[in-house]
Amino acid sequence: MPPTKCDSPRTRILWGMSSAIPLNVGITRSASTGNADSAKRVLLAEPRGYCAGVDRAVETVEKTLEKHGAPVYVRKEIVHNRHVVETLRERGVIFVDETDEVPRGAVVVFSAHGVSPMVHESAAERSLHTIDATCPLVTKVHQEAKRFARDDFDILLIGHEGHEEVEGTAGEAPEHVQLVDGPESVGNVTVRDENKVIWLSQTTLSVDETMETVKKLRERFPNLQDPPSDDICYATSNRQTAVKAMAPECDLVIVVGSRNSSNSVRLVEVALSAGARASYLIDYARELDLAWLEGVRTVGVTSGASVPEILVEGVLELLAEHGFGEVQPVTTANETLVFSLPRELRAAR
Ligand code: 2E6
Ligand code: F3S
Repeated sequence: MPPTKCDSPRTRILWGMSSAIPLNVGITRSASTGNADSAKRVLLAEPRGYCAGVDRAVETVEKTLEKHGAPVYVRKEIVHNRHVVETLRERGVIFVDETDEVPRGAVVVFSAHGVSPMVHESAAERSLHTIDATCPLVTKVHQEAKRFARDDFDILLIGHEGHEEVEGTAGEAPEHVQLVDGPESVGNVTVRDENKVIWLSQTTLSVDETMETVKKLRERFPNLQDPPSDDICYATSNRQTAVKAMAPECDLVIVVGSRNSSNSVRLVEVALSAGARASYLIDYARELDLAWLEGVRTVGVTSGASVPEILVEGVLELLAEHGFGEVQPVTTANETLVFSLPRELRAAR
């Protein structure tokens, strides 16, 4: 049975009226008039941008800075966004690749993508004060990996090779986990007992491509078990649903996000496969090539789960300067999830 994604009444698509400007975008937009630009419009995906796990991770670093003072060390990028990382660096965060770069006894925050038990061990060996900003939805996948490894299953972890989240999850049970990096990798999988196989996944994959991978795995292993609950998280799934709803109408879809952000890159792919004529990933408005706008009437705009809204506002402002002042929200879900901060920082929130 394929996992259900966002199967709530909230998935009803609400096409915004041109006058229904979303409250979270503070720019002036031209009213629809009879001028030459009246045919030009922006469709703005909702939901987009920060998810609950990113919000928590960024706030974790901010509160750690407040509580312990600079410098605060963060292992890997706290979230995969250039602007977030550069802003925190300016405020006194030192980003490192591994815990052995952190001075003994110092404070280190683990990123939202999670870490393997080996990373916890090496931090303990150096007497580091660790604060774990792993998204609770990533931790949930770690728990699943541990549980099925304990029951001696072969775990087929669908995900992108080299991604930090996959390294952390696989590290929970390296003897039991095999990485399946997309449908083309299914042929390489070998298992010990075809009746004891389960698939799990990275949280930020393409929902459709993952279903294709699972279908191929099941053709090889008919008794393949599904995860106890969806591993692709609500935020990934919701952002893809919103893009799918607007893409067929779009000559161009701009996705704001960084190149190493898996969920952001997936939004470009989803836009193209859902019918957008072109789609580009940019970190900042200044990267938008005006040639992309030639002959374009409808531009879709969205952003990855690690992207601050200010960067989307910059893109909307630039588009407005080039005749795309009319913005219509395309809403496919309302998100209300909030995660509490790591225990040691809770009082500070
Ligand atoms: C942690 C886990 C999942 O590259 P990816 O999409 O995984 O990461 P970010 O930082 O762009 O997005 C948020 C996130 C954090 N997703
Ligand atoms: Fe967590 Fe999903 Fe965001 S796993 S960090 S809620 S993209």
